[in-house]
Amino acid sequence: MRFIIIKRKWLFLVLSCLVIGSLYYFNQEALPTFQNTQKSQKDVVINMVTGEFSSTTPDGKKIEAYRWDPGTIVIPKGEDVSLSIYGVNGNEHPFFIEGTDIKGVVKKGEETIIPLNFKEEGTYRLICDTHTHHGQGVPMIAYIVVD
Ligand SMILES: [Cu+2]
Repeated sequence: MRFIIIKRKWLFLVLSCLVIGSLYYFNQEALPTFQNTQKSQKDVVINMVTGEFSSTTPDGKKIEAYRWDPGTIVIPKGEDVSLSIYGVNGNEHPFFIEGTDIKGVVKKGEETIIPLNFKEEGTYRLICDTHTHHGQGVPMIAYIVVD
């Protein structure tokens, strides 16, 4: 009986430590990667790569999808940001950003740097012209959220 009481005390102590420790851990302030309050954003670079998912269905059919990775990025409105895209999978990805006159090509083994500065909030689609049409599988689209 006495042994059980001691065990309960220890259990209480351990649980208390866990609760206090987790309160401390989750109360720490999160620091953003970049803030809208800063005047110069010229150093802000967002890195992206071209990737590929591929698999084989049970009946032996090979399926694949090219993608921009990460598939969604968030950038501040009215600030200069460089989007760096490195070509890993796929030989060439000719792209454009919907609603803008921005276009270019990402090639395998090369880095393409796109200077961005959006005046309007919203979600803009980065579309690969090659891998978005019918018959080319899943559309290769990334979403640029301007906030
Ligand atoms: Cu593509």
